[in-house]
Amino acid sequence: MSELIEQIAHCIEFGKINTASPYPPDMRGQEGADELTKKALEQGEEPGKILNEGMVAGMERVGKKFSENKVFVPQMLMSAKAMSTAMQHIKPYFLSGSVKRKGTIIIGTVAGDLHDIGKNLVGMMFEGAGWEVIDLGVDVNAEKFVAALKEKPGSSVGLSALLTTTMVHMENIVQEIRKMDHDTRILIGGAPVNMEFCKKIGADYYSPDPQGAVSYLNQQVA
Ligand code: B12
Repeated sequence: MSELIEQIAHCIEFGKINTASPYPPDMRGQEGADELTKKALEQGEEPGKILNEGMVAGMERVGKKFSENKVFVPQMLMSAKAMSTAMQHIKPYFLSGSVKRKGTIIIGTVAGDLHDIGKNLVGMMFEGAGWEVIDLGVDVNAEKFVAALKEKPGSSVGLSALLTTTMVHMENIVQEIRKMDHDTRILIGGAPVNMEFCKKIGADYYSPDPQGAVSYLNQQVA
């Protein structure tokens, strides 16, 4: 892995946003995820590689430390901020020109859950693959998904959950959507869910990553 990509992973892991950010104190004055990501792109590093081997890898490291009680929520927040700042540079590379839209996908992080980095990546990948994306944000309940579907009938839906305590809300959301339109394609994702859970709650497809979800929906409309 290039040194620059490792530095990006390090900045995300330790929550170093940019040069101006005083956090973490031992990296004061150094470049952060913001500048390093820009630099990596300028040097011709592949955006997908920067994203997966740098940014997502850094996020995984901080998550592991959190589960081992080595860091706490404020550090995770700084990492998340560093990641979303760096993502602004990556985003344009995933957004294609203005090809005809393949369809619409309504996405959101389910009720009670505030994790949006993965969901935002899913949105970005769909947009890049030529889909219109309606992003309902975080903490989205069944009523909001149903209301959005009423406004845009025929859309597919993508649900994200990162907590074992919130993944359970997916079932209710799926049921409410099915009551309104039985044929809506519903995709789920997020660290605690899997294909077995997907089948159990009556959703259509689970993918561990955005790419899998994009290929699935592309095939459905092909
Ligand atoms: C960053 C983070 C936070 C940030 C979130 C900031 C933000 N804006 O998102 C903050 C600090 C706010 C936070 C808070 C909390 N967090 Co947190 N957080 C994380 C952390 C470190 C990273 C998550 C992340 O962004 N990963 C990077 C992205 C790219 O990956 P991803 O989300 O999994 O998404 C990918 C796939 O899953 C998939 N995907 C995701 N959604 C979807 C949807 C569809 C349709 C598809 C197809 C695919 C898909 O595609 C993405 C790209 O590959 C994880 C640990 C981890 N390693 O996951 C803990 C983690 C999720 N958090 C955890 C916990 C416990 C909490 C808190 C309860 C802590 C607390 N005590 O307050 C709160 C809950 C707040 C709430 N109500 O939501 C636990 C959850 C444990 C569990 N099993 O329930 C984890 C696993 C940490 C741990 N190891 O214990 N957290």
